[in-house]
Amino acid sequence: MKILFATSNQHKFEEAAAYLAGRGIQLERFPIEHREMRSESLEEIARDAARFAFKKCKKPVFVEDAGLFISALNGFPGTYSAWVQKKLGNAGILKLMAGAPDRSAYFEACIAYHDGKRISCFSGRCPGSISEGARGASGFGYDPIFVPEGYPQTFAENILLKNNISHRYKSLLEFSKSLEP
Ligand code: ITT
Repeated sequence: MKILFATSNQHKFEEAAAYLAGRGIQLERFPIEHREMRSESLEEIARDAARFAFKKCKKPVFVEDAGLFISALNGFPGTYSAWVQKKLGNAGILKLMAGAPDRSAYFEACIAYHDGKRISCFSGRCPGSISEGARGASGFGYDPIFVPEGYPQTFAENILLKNNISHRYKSLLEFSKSLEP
């Protein structure tokens, strides 16, 4: 089985392709630059992006919207994670978090799959905390400052762990189950 993943982010594509290959699903990247709608809801953004992607490629296609939600910052950067990563980077987030006693945070991903008739959504969440400093060289985005709950290392220090417990893994698991005959 072959499916299109519409994304501008090569890292997201590679993580999804590696996971789905193990379940017999081949991914093809549909490179798309889409000005995201503004919303506090990952699902609303993902549904809108899936509609846009389907109009462009006219084949079954999925998109994924993801973000990092930090408790001490009232859920920021949340649905603005891509923009904040570009403007402030991890150093900027660590600065905002200086002295914060509550460092809890979670990653969330929402997949929206347009099968030609309807859009279905699959979410995954990974709880954890923000480290005191950036650590590790693997992964992308906020991986060097995110420590998943129950483990000592950041995602960027342990990418194998990331791929087995992440928000992306969990949303892909639900998505791939829905594709089973
Ligand atoms: P799309 O074209 O697929 O939308 P994007 O990079 O803009 O690509 P998002 O809107 O989902 O994707 O942006 C979420 C941002 O959150 C992303 O750019 C990263 O900075 C960060 N992010 C998402 N998933 C992440 C992960 O698994 N590890 C680290 N950072 C992540």
